[in-house]
Amino acid sequence: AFLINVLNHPIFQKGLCDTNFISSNKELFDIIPKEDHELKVLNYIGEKIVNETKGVKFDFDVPLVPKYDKNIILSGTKNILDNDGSKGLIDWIKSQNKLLLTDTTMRDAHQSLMATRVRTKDMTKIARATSHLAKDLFSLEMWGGATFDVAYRFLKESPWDRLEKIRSKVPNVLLQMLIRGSNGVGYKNYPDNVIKHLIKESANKGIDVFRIFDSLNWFEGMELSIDEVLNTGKIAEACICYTGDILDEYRDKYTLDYYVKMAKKIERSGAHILGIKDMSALLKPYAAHKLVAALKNEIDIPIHLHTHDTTGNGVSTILLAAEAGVDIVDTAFNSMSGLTSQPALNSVVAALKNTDRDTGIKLDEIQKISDYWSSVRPVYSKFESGLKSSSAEIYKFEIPGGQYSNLKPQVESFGLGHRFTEVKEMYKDVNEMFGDIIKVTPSSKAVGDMAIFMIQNDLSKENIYDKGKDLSFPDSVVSFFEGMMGQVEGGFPKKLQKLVLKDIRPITSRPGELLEDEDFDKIREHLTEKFNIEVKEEDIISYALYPKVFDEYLTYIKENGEFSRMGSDIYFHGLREGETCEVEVDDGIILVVKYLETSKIDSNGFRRVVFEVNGNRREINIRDKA
Ligand code: 3PY
Ligand code: ZN
Repeated sequence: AFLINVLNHPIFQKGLCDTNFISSNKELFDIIPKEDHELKVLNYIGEKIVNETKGVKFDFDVPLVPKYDKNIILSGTKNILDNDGSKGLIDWIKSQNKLLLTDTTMRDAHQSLMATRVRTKDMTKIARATSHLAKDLFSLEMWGGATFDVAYRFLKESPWDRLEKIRSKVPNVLLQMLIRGSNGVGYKNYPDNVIKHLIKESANKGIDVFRIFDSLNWFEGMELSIDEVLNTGKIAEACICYTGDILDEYRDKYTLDYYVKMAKKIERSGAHILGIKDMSALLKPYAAHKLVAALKNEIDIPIHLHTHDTTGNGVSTILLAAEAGVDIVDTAFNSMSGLTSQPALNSVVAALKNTDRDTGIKLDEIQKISDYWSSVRPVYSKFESGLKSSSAEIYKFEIPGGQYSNLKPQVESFGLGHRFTEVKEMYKDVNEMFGDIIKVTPSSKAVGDMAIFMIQNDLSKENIYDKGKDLSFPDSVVSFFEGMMGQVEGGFPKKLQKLVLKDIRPITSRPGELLEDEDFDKIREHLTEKFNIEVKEEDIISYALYPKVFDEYLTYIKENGEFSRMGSDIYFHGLREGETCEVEVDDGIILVVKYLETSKIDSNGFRRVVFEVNGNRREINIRDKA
């Protein structure tokens, strides 16, 4: 019943054992009793019940995986890439009349609707069915953006594990990720060797399409990523981030000409696809038509449009872009679409039936996937923003989808909930003060942080130069003005830059050139020593990107266990009195857990929680933190 873990020890695995191996590595005697899994599961559920839910739980439906014909020969875009290479895939895209669709359910949709909280288990469960029923999709966006950080930080699961699992269940459709250029999947610029390693390992583990953007549309911030993706043989989709309004002749900073110039530069870089990244849903339908038509005249590479439905105009934007010849568009299965998420996939398919751009996708089949997600969603309702309708005010505020749904809770966490409207107005003012910039992670965070900071400190455009002299500004704002997020179109506003930076000297070169390479060997040593794990390349990357978050994740797993196989209704809501569930704790090892009752609090502040596990009564003591 006990394991002495010799075989997994890194020293053993490297073949470096000598006769002192056992006596000099005391951690080998950190014995792991078989009952450990069980205790950890009971502790997790007991903790949930005593300190969070008090045993109150909604009666969630079990999301059912739809039936599909397992005998069809699976084929799709991934096969084209694997058989014919990147050029073959691009030629294939160009030869299509149909509008190609990406589904973003597993990345941007839940990032924008549910604070990125959808767990791997709910994705892998539907992945195989998706590979069959939605085999005609161009790609599934399922990685990158905020998913990386949130998986470790809040879900205590590995994003790499997610990628591997989905890849193994979806062999035929391209998998796509979002990478913030030199900001990787984080909020700051990383050394070049970290970005290269991230791209290489993501490609190894199954990513086919890399959507690359720079949060200030600074081409230099994307160049290294584009080159590295090209080296891997995968697809480099480089973006122009859309802001402003090309239909408004009074807005003369981000004009049609500006976007065309940038697109040409992207094409010259060797990128395979041009992405139009409309993160804030500002691309109005007729602007989309104008932009896509102009770009189609000027460049030869396929165009992939990403937008959000925040204004309710999303489907119209897609249809007008389709009419102007866009090749691929982002959508999300209907039950995960709309509002701050992407426009509705099934609806776009229906709208284009029997037209020139008919997608060829079968509505009945994708309905089944939408139904699955519809039954997954209630478990996550506590992470939803509460936004009930679309909003045209976003044209004024220019706040990206994910940030818009998150801004209210963020403002509330500062005790400023009652001043939310002012914060939004201030967001607009800050954008003007910053010189009208592209706003998307991480530059949007600098604008949002500054807006909240201004409200907190009663600052305005007028008084900031007096009142701001002795204030230290939020880190993101300092980093922005320092040039650590890259350079802005038209240069930084000098007076504000000086006020924020004080004695710090801003940089004008690429931050990656100044940052020293990360020492991967040192990270390996640290992780081996501290956690006694077999360190993989992906662990080194995760640590390089998020040292604190990754450290805390490993510590949590070590102390509390790994619950990625636990159903999400239990993971988030525990059990209700009398409820029985099955928890898989290891391959094929399943515990049948029934929650019986919780005792009154004892004199030491503990409650006894009573379970039945595989028919045997088990009791654990949990401290009541209330
Ligand atoms: C991200 O960077 O995560 C985004 O989705 C930006 O739109
Ligand atoms: Zn987006």
